Amino acid sequence: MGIAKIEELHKQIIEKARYLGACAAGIADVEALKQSPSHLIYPHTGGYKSFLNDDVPGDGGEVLWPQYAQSAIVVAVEHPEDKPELDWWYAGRKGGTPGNQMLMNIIASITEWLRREKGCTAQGLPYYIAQGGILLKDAAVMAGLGCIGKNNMLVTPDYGPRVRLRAAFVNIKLPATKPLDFDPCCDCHMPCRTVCPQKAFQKKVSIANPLNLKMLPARNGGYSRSLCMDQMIIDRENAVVEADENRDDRLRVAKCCRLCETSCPVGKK
Ligand code: B12
Ligand code: SF4
Ligand code: SF4
Repeated sequence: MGIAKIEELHKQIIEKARYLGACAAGIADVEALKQSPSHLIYPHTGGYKSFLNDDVPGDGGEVLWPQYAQSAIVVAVEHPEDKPELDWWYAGRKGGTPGNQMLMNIIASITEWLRREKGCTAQGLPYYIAQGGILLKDAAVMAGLGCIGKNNMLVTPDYGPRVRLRAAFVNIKLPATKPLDFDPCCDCHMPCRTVCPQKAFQKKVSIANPLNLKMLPARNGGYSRSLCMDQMIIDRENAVVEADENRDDRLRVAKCCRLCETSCPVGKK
């Protein structure tokens, strides 16, 4: 494919994602992504075992990169404060949260279109690393969606941290979207860090960092994953059985803490 066609394809993918309901989308180069801070540190963290989904095994810190993957398409859907239900986790339902289901549908439509109309190999990625997923915040930064804030989340200019992410791999080397020159945290009094019920941002946490990386969780290493996880476990235990107004079944719904994102002033209308 010539350069003009590849640039046109990049544009079409972003337009398609937006048309399908994404609030932002971008493209990251897979080789560069492999060298991003999270992907370099992750194998030394011991990995992650879901606290909500018992069917997913722990990943042991291994991220899988299929050989065909040249570019990662990263898509964001807005999770505004006045639609908290987008973030609620329905136990046993495919996709877990309504917002994640929206993301899965967007990604499925884009990859189906890339395969059918453009003859590409394109595959939506699972959420969990154990199932073939990637670390989505780094992917989003490298796809030009925003920056990592002092709350350790992706912060976007238009929606702040109140977005959720998914990605797909494609076998074509597309031009990466330019990273944003954007940093709202410099002059901020950091409500995201003081509001945390577990005081997860109160001190610098020691993490395995054999490569001596400077880009650490919450930028300076001041985010405790285990304290945050304690809160998630409380939230899971407090899950209540509720009906979904769009469906007739009743399921246990976990409403996980998001105070470090809802307190961020960026992108509030
Ligand atoms: C495991 C996990 C958790 C675990 C552990 C979190 C952790 N950070 O370790 C728990 C359960 C505690 C958790 C909590 C939450 N999570 Co979570 N989680 C994930 C998951 C599955 C993987 C994250 C991970 O392990 N990262 C690896 C660790 C090593 O990296 P890290 O802590 O993020 O730190 C790195 C970055 O900060 C990066 N970095 C720092 N500076 C810079 C600069 C640049 C330029 C770059 C490129 C990178 C970079 O380097 C650090 C490593 O050195 C992702 C989904 C996915 N597939 O990516 C969602 C995800 C990160 N979670 C998400 C959310 C929303 C939450 C919660 C708000 C809970 C909720 N209601 O959903 C809280 C927020 C906690 C917080 N402030 O970070 C969203 C984030 C969206 C966003 N806007 O950023 C994601 C992307 C899922 C989604 N649905 O979109 N999560
Ligand atoms: S509240 Fe302030 S410091 Fe925290 S993420 Fe938002 S802009 Fe950055
Ligand atoms: S999600 Fe809640 S518990 Fe976790 S760091 Fe943010 S404010 Fe703290």
